[in-house]
Amino acid sequence: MAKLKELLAQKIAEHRPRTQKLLKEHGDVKIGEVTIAQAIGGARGVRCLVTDISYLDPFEGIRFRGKTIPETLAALPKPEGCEYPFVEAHWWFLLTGEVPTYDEVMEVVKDWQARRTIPQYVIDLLRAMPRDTHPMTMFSAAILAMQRESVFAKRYAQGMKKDEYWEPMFEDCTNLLAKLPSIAAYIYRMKYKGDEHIPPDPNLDWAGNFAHQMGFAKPYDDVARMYFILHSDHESGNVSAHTVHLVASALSDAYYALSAGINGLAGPLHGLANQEVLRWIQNFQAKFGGQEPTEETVREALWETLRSGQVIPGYGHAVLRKTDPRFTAQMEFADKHMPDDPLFKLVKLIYKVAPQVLMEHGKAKNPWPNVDAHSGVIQWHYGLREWDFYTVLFGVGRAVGVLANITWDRALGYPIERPKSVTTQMLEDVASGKIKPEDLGSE
Ligand code: CMX
Repeated sequence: MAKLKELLAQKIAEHRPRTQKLLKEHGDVKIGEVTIAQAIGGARGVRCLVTDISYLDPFEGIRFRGKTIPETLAALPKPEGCEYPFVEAHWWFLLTGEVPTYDEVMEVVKDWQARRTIPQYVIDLLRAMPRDTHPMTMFSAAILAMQRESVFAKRYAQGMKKDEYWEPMFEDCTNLLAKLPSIAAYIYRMKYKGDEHIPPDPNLDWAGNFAHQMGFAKPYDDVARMYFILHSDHESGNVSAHTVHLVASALSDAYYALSAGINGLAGPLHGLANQEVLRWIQNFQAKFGGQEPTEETVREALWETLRSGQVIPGYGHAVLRKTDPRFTAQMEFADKHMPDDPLFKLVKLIYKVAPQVLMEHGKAKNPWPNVDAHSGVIQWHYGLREWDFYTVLFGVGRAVGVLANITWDRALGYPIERPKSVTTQMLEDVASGKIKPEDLGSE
């Protein structure tokens, strides 16, 4: 084993300069439709995915079905006395592109209430896991465990026409979505609240019941509605959305696909960044004790993070080139509801300083904050202080968008995904002119 690892380390050391050279000297060389830099660099900017559910403009940010975040929040029906819309209304809107009436939403609310109960074997599974298991691992395992419920898998085994695929997919997505907040709340209370659970309230909407089962008073229900809608969809190319689409493209059902997407969301460069933001802020506070943070101390701490080779969590984006409107929406909420919260003030201070620091650092293409730079601070304010749970909240919200997408994937008969690989040697041969890109072949 030691020998294998030694040999592998040697091979890696030999190979790395080849990849670096290709990127540095020949990144713009085309190999068919894409460049060498795109092939090595995570397919950045390659237009090869289609979705009508949301679109991410680098400078404007996300639009859901053509509407900006403020337009979406203003258009959708809200529960009585609440500031933010029903997530059920957002699901309707993402699926159809139409804004539902209050009565139409209530039909979905009642349908989800009827499908909400978590199977006992999921509870047993969660309880069997060591309590220090990360909540994202628990969440993903719970989703995967329910695969035996898949209507799609059963109907497929019986034989089904391709143009009927979307209907059992829709059923699976609805069954799954209905249960997700209660599963998340179960994990939360089992891990952090003395294993004391709160039964669902049969009269509450999806997000309202989540707040109730988590044990948080108003206006946390509105925080949940806002949070789930903001995190729902960010077009198809991000890791969680793309993973769900990719796995479902093999006709794996919604349970397999969503569980896989949740695993991608758990990465520190993706959804886990929201917990990293809180970790960063708390380390900062610990270091400066009770001192009031200043622009200077924040700047110094940011540089220290960068100098130690780490990224500044919550900043940067693969597509966006301005402040994420999901960050702005949360900022507006915080300005209204918690303007004097010390952590919120610190987030604002970081926002003032970090873009300039990142610009001086000169690496990140986007020095502006993304959704994760803010979300943990609002959760903290309302009492959700176990920051390793924050990505589960992201996952519950993200499920709404990705499940709408795979329902449409099945409706439109999108095929199994299969991009083409080349070898490093082939790239080097194209870069040196030894072979022409067209000689690489297409299959
Ligand atoms: N702090 C320090 N360096 C950063 C940075 C940041 N916040 N963002 C990007 N960079 C660096 C990259 O690490 C990369 O460095 P190398 O050339 O040494 O590898 C360089 O800048 C270029 O990266 P990029 O093209 O600007 O960004 P990518 O598309 O490669 O990555 C993202 C995008 C979000 C992963 C990256 O900006 C990052 O790591 N941000 C911090 C983590 C974070 O907030 N993630 C949450 C994103 C939102 C979400 O999906 O949840």
